[in-house]
Amino acid sequence: MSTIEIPQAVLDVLADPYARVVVSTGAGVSAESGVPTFREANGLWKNFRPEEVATPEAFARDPRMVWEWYEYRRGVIRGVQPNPGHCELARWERHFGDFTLITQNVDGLHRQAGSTQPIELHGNIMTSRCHECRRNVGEVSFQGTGDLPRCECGGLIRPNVVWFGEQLPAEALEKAWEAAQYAEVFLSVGTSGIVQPAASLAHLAKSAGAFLIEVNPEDTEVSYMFDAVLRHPSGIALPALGRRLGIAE
Ligand code: BJW
Ligand code: ZN
Repeated sequence: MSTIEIPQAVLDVLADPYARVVVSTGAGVSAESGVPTFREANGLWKNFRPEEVATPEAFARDPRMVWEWYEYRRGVIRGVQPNPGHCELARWERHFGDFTLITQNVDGLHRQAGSTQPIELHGNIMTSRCHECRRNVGEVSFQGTGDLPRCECGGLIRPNVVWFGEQLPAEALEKAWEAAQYAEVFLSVGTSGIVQPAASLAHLAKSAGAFLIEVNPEDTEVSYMFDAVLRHPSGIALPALGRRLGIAE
């Protein structure tokens, strides 16, 4: 169990279990589980950037290639477990009276760790829906041979995630917006903070007066806006913070 230095201001703002706390996570929170991030060296798949594969244009051009990427990633996710960072956030939900967990991740690891209502802004990779009529079709997959899976409406089936240029699920975005606006403490964990509109949540919270904390082993393009930073992997920083706050089972 390693100890890390935690700024006193961070301990102070989180000392009150009735504080309105919002945690917004990105790919980095799952990195220690073995899920590659998107924009780091280990995150590229066949040298494609996410902006080249996670788009409706890529799916229209080459649906088999896009499905191949998702099936590869589904396989990775099936083989991993939540890490101590996910588990700590599940404890925080039980500890804080007003706690909201927002995630850009599609891997479902927050739920697997015990968080009961993470707001999943970018969908869930394990399920699928129709690209045309949006009907949810459960766990349909495509193994790379034969016909592409199709809906009864004739449209192509696709993973149930949000691609660039697509709208986020309205209800999820609304809930996230509302929570950010009323947050007293807002933690941004394991995200590069460049993908909109998720990235705007931290700005919104800040302009509404929240104390902003970044948990990330690396500097990000938005680090300047945070009131405090924990420059450590979230699987270490979050449990260490929880221990200092006396949050335990
Ligand atoms: C660790 C760690 C450890 C490592 N511990 N940390 C305004 C301005 C400019 C552009 C736009 C704008 N508004 C909208 C856009 C366009 C676009 C956008 O944002 N583009 C940017 C690239 C600029 N946004 C959209 O199109 C969104 N839709 C939308 O806005 O609709 C309305 C609209 C439509 C059309 C026009 C205008 C408006 C949709 C965005 C969907 C993003 N989808 C993806 C794929 C999801 C499905 C899938 O998984 O396949 O979401 S892309 C990818 O990026 C994925 C992620 O959720 C997302 C964010 O990535 P994340 O999580 O930050 O990961 P990384 O890899 O970037 O960073 C990891 C971090 O972890 C690093 O900092 C590491 O240091 C750190 N780390 N180990 C803690 N152990
Ligand atoms: Zn359909």
